[in-house]
Amino acid sequence: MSTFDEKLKLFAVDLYKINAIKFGEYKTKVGLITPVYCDLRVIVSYPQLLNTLAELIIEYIKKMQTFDIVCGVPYTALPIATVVSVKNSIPMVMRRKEAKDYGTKKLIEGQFKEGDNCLIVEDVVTSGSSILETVKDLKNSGIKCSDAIVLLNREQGGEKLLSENGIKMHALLSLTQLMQFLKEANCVNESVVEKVKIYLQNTQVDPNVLIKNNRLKLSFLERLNFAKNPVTRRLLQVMCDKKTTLCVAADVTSTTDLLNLAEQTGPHICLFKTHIDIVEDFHPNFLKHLKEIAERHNFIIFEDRKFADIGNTVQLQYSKSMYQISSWANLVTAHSVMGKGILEGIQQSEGLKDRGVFLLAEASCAGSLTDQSYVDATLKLAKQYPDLITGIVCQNPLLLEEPGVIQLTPGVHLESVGDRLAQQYNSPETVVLEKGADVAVVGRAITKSADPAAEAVKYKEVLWAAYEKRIASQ
Ligand code: 6AU
Repeated sequence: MSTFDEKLKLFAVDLYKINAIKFGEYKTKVGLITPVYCDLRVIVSYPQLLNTLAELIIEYIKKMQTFDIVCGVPYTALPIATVVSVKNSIPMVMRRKEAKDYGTKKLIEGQFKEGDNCLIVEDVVTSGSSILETVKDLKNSGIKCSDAIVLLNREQGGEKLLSENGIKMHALLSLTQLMQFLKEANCVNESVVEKVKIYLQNTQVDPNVLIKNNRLKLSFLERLNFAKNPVTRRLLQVMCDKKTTLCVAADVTSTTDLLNLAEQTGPHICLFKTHIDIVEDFHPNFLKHLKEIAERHNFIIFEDRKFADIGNTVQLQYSKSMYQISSWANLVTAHSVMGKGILEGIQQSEGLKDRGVFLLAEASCAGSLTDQSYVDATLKLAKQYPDLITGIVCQNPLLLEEPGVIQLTPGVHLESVGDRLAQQYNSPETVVLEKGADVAVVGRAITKSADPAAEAVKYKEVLWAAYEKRIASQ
């Protein structure tokens, strides 16, 4: 065994002794039961071990290219990266993880130049998605990222996902090697080693299998890989980039008000939802302006048409009339009541190539007629059109399992519980944490406020914080 491996082995045993590596039955973020759990958060209480880890990393990266800066993936790897930075005299930057206002706060703290080459530091890699989130923010700030140094590769698909995204992962230890070290040091017996081996055989085949059916626990970035519809992928990307799950319901009746609202709320939303047939002074020219604002602020235009007719009529409603919806709205809503004809009609119409449909399964208003069998039939229909369906409009977290499908939930208000026409409201936290919303639709709470931009920021932040809380909970 090389001296480096000897040091690694001693370090692995120390980690075991301080309970940073545990054996038993633990639930992972994506809901799987794992026989081995590695949590390096505790290492800050053992400065000597933190020092050893930094030394091991520094020794390992000597054989690699040089880097201008290092960045730890928040939060566990922050102290590790800090010690590497200090001991190796290599400057560090920090990525903010919490929800932030782009106007006032920086994504990346510390000094760097455009084009600086950054080494990512991480403790444990399972799916690789945490590294990718950090890489995305670094790249958005002009920093180059091509390599990540990690302590432990759990060998569950992370290396592949990272390499598909242009990041080479360098792991000091693989889980297999860690088990070997711990067995040699009599920390674990053969049966534990075997359990871990079987677990790895069953879970490393395909990261998609590993994280299936856990929509509510996965980050939007992780879910991007599951989305089959192009607009869904774009939507998830916009949500990640802008850190917003807010869809504004632009229920105003003049083109001036619509454009003003788009301009004011645009920086804070992922979707701009229109009811074009309530606009009194509609003129096709207005769409040019709306599209320009959408492009500038990077949001998607969504016409809430709620198609509910036979396929042929839907096709005409979608692509003809003075509205020509199919030529400007990437997303529309449809009822499922008429069956597949509606979806076929939309799919086969002329217009924008990238299009997606939100299918209505449940309504937010009191007294709605959508019972369980209607909901079930709607979900069944949606499953038959994976390339067309972007999501489901509903109020229930249990309906949707598919990580590649978005739950859109209207009926959101911070101050009101309903209107005089049966609309029912929940708070943003409730719709995300209890009702399973991915995207929340907020209408009058924003459009009727004195300052729609400020109100949009408020909703965006509360919604995003609730989403982060949801995916962080085990
Ligand atoms: O926040 P509000 O009540 O001002 O606006 C809610 C928006 C309106 C409704 O047409 C729409 O959400 N909506 C929908 C959608 C999006 O299809 C379904 C539903 O069940 N309830 C609901 O309010 O533009």
